[in-house]
Amino acid sequence: MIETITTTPYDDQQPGTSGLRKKVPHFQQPNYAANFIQSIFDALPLDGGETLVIGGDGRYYNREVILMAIRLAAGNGYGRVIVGKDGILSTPAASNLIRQRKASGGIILSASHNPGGPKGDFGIKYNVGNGGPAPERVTSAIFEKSKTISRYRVWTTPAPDISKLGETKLGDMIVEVIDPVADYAALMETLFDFEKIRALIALGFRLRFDAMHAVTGPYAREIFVNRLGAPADCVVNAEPKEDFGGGHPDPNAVHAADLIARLMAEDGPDFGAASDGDGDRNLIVGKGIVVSPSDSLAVLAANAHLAPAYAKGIAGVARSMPTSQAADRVAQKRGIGIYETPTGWKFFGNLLDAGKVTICGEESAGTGSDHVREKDGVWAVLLWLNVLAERRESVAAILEKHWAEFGRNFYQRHDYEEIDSKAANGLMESLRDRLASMAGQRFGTLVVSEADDFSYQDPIDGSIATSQGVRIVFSGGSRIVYRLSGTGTKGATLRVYIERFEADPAKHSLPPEEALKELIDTADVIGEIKKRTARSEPDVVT
Ligand code: VG1
Ligand code: CO
Repeated sequence: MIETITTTPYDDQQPGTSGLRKKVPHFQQPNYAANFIQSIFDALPLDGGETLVIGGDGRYYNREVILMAIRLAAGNGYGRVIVGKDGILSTPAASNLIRQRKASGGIILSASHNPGGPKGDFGIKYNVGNGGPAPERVTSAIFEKSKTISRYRVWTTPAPDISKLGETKLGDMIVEVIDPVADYAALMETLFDFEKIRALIALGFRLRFDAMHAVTGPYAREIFVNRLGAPADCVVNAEPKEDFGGGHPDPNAVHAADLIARLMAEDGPDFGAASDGDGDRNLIVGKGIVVSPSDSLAVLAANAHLAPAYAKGIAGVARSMPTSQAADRVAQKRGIGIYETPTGWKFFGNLLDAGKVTICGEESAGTGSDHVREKDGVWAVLLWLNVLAERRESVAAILEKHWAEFGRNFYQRHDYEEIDSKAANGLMESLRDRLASMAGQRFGTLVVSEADDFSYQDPIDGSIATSQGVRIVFSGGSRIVYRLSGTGTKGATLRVYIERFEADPAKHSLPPEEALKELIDTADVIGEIKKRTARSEPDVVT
């Protein structure tokens, strides 16, 4: 029986860069999650009988919300829900299922790279029928519904056991519990030359994949060990844990320090990689070298044709605005399209659907292609492996040659986490106030050529997104970008993105902090970061 439960609205259910993210205790308030999920359904045109994919990254509170989501789906007339066994589905695997099974959408429970556990973070994201994150008009509609919600509809009896594969019924709705890995692994086999990669590994090529106790463990085991023949111990931290073993499942220099240290060792592996909580990010490390995500995007765009799926060449590349312009240089040289979008994967969906671009990427360790509509960590690792198997060169050699051919975009992102929200907003406002007078100003040897607050008009549907980050561009093309994070759950996080192009190969081996020294100092002068945030240095540099 369908039961209608009376509820009262919360006023803070506005999705950010990637869904609604809050602390677990915040989500545990009465009806908080149910309200949001019902608001999603209320915002959609539902005819009844649709298919919905449900899964998550396995973090604390995942199971409870999944069971609730199943009952809500039955209460709202869905015909079928497809759920990952034990509630597990990586974000790209969920995107793939939505597409393959022609679902009308999917609910992904994840706070991605944010820490988990009873006091950690939780999140809910809705993906639409193309498999990608809901665009802004949908997330705004959900938020509007959440502000006035007065009831939700659930099936009265409990949801079935999601630890058993197979189909059961809840009312008229079929609940199909599936192996979370199988369809995804099959998709990967269609894209890459597994035979070639297997041969590379058989030759003694050593890889190490750190799943960070998050969702990619089972995927990595199946693909790298079972299908590609790598030794079982090459996948580490492979059991998804509710609290990610107490760490942040964020593949960066701070949280993946152990992986990086191993790859810096003389006798270390040839190739290292890590992914985040929900499996959509990737960190690539070669022996002796960490690949910056912006460089990784450019190298993959330049070499994608070496993998079967992209053998005919790629249509174009899209990158988020703060991502370095390394990919632009590849696109220009190859004569393919390049698009600059706001931060967040939802802005790539239309370009991918329209066939304008094949590969997309973000500086935040996100890379993906038109095979799904999410960024995809394991996919990026496989594309790198396919390229390495074809070129039979080291990661370091590939990067050096890339820079020699295209020039090097030195790049760093500085994050100031959990700073006072007022101070952060004040900093951004002050920058915006000064934009008009910025052009022509000199800072040391740097002269501002342009300054603006990035806005974007989607070339396919014409929708507009404003206030997407303050850009200060200097003559010669160096840039400083300031924006506030839309995924944090406490205070504000200021991200400062710093970039300088260097054509001279003799200077390509400089450490980035040296190559960017003047810009880093200038970022503080222009942004008044230290003064306004009372921080002497960033928490994380990537
Ligand atoms: C961050 C990244 C952004 C990414 C988003 C979601 O957003 O900067 O590039 O798309 O996280 O990724 P923000 O607003 O905090 O800068 V994930 O892997 O957290 O879903
Ligand atoms: Co993620």
